[in-house]
Amino acid sequence: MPSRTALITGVTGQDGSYLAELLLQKGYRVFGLVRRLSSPNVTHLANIRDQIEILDGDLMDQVSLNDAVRKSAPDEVYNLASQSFVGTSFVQPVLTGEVTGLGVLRLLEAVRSHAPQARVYQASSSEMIGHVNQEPQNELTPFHPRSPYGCAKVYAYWACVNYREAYSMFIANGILFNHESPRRGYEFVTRKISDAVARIALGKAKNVTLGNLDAKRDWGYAPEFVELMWRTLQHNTPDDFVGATGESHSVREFAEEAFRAAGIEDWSKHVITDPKFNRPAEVFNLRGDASKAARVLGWTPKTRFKELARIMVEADLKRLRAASA
Ligand code: NDP
Ligand code: GDR
Repeated sequence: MPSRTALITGVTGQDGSYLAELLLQKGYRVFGLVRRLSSPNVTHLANIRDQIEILDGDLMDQVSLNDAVRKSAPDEVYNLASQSFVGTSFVQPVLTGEVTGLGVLRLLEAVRSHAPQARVYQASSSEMIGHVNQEPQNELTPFHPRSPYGCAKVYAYWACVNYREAYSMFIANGILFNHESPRRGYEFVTRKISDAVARIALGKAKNVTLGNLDAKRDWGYAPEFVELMWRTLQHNTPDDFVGATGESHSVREFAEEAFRAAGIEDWSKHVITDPKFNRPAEVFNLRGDASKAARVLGWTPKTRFKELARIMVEADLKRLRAASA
């Protein structure tokens, strides 16, 4: 098969960097859209920086998106860029709507004008489902977002469905549940915990301060979820797929498991709660049903909850030991 070209937005993030690695392994020519920052932010791309082609652009800016799509002439577009932190979306709701919602429409317009045959993947989210009324949740579960982030993702989801129906474009949504890794941002709860556990184990910190310990999430391993993104665009028709492990655990359980992975049994001595980390509206419980992705795309996640906590804690221990060596 001749080499294909992919454009990844959000290539500097957790998922974007893993996806770029996967596509390079598969022989793709990979373009990555990167926004201008005063200090470069390409840590996750260190190993592949010479193999991908960076294009300047921002989901806020239509001209740059038009140019990026025109220059890359992609067969596949993966839209992973967003203001992705739910907590920040309560503080910066308008920016979140602009980037995470309207930014997707801008990208769809760029593709419609400059590469209408390209297949488009949109990083939709279980946060669209939000306040659940069905257990487990699948592609047909109604949306009830609980944050400006969730609302923006719902807008983007429907924009994708609308462009698929209106213009017969190949546009697919991945409704992905939480997926984590050693590349997760430090503000997300799993990474906040794994980083703190490693610091505590190495005597660099005593405690970690968290919000709602009862919130439950379906946490998977990010490198496996980017494989689902790729499979979604290889399917013969554009369709929407849930990506999830089918297991749900509380923040408390994640903390317990992470401390255990570092050999600390009494986790509760090191965890403080502070309501300042609570959200104005919370998503209490998510558990996904990814049976459609298994049936249609042959995708099933392998890494389970305990293993995920161990991977993250060991990576943070290794990083902190190397930094102080
Ligand atoms: P990250 O926060 O790690 O990465 C977000 C990316 O978006 C970064 O590359 C960031 O660039 C980029 N970005 C932010 N604002 C803009 C902008 N205005 N223009 C262009 N690029 C921008 O997110 P993840 O990798 O975890 O998630 C990838 C996508 O999947 C996101 O859309 C997220 O909302 C969604 N999602 C994630 C899930 C998860 O559990 N990880 C689950 C479901 C959906 P910079 O480095 O410059 O900040
Ligand atoms: P989430 O991830 O909001 O699910 O969005 P996050 O890790 O931020 O929160 C998960 C749950 O943990 C609770 N929590 C805390 N969260 C943070 N960040 N910090 C804390 O100290 C803390 N204490 C308790 C939260 O209240 C919440 O219930 C992620 C993002 O990747 C989104 O972009 C993506 O769409 C969804 O996952 C699926």
